[in-house]
Amino acid sequence: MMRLLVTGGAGFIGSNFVRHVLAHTEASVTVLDALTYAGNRDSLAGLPSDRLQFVRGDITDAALVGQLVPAADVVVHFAAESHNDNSLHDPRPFLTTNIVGTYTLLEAVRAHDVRFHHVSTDEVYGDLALDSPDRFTEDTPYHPSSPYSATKAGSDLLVRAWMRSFGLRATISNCSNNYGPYQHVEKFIPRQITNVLAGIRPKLYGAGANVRDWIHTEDHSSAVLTILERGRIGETYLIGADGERSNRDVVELILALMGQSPDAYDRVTDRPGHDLRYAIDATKLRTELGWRPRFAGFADGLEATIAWYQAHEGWWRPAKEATESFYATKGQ
Ligand code: NAD
Ligand code: TDX
Repeated sequence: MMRLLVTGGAGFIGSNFVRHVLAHTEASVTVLDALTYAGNRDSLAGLPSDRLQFVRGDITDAALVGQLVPAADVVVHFAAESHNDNSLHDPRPFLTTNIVGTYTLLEAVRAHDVRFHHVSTDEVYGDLALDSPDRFTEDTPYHPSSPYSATKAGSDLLVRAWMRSFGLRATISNCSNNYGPYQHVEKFIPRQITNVLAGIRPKLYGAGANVRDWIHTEDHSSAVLTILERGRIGETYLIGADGERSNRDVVELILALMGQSPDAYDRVTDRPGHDLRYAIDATKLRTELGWRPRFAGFADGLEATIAWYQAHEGWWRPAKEATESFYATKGQ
């Protein structure tokens, strides 16, 4: 039976991944999570306690990491500071967690010869022009724009260096924008859904022409599991589900699905350095590993996500006021 150490398993994508692994495999999981503002113990509620252990701790804590890593067959590394807007306000925690935290894990898996999977983002490649047919591939040069994406790029490069220099058994995945249940209300889609539920108008940065390539988090989970099961050591795989949409389209779709007028949103101050467009070419993952996304339709996935936020106000409400107060200080 495989034993997984999942960092950041109380966050959005990590908690969805833990649910996915427990539902689809026999593996046992230890979650290591610091429970920052972004982590929520309730995101793991209801899961079988005989197969899931939760450890509250920091990935920069080398002693703790050194205790947990030898008991695992594979470390799946989701923990990160993940929000671009926060990284523009205060970059330091991004450097500490994303760079020093990843380094700390790399040294432990190296010392104990444990396999490592590094979860990263398409933002390491920078952005694409709005009107070009180009998409990111595994060969696209790194060109990050924000403190967040620069630290994720740095962490990817550390993993590559540890593979080359020390023979680390590792894989890397770079995924596009996720949506689905348990996503923090600071992020675009849950912010707008919970705004409508709270009687606040959705907030679009600038003209809303920026494009993101949306994937349901369940498809991200199945892709990471596929890489753990069949991925080639040393390889990078891009994960995406051909879900390009402009932000304006997404806001209008949320409003329509929630029975509101499609123009019932506000245009607010744009994000400094705002990346224009991300788009993933996932041919390698599809052809080499046979992976396919399950959530084919964005509108269906969005409708299910809206229903989840409607049914789980107790989960998101505690973070809503502080999140909106922070945005208000930025005119957003
Ligand atoms: P999130 O912010 O929802 O969750 C991050 C989790 O990491 C939280 O539970 C937090 O408590 C934990 N954490 C933060 N610092 C820690 C530390 N020092 N030690 C231990 N735990 C710590 O993030 P997310 O959206 O779930 O993203 C997870 C991963 O996926 C990140 O590595 C991110 O870069 C990557 N990613 C995210 C997206 C996306 O659309 N959200 C897309 C591609 C890749
Ligand atoms: O209120 C908003 N209004 C708005 O127009 C917010 C919060 C965002 N936006 C825009 C900015 C982006 O163009 O929506 C788009 C998505 O914004 P975010 O949810 O902040 O995501 P993004 O910056 O694209 O980064 C996300 O995808 C890649 C994740 O947060 C990262 O962790 C991941 O690496």
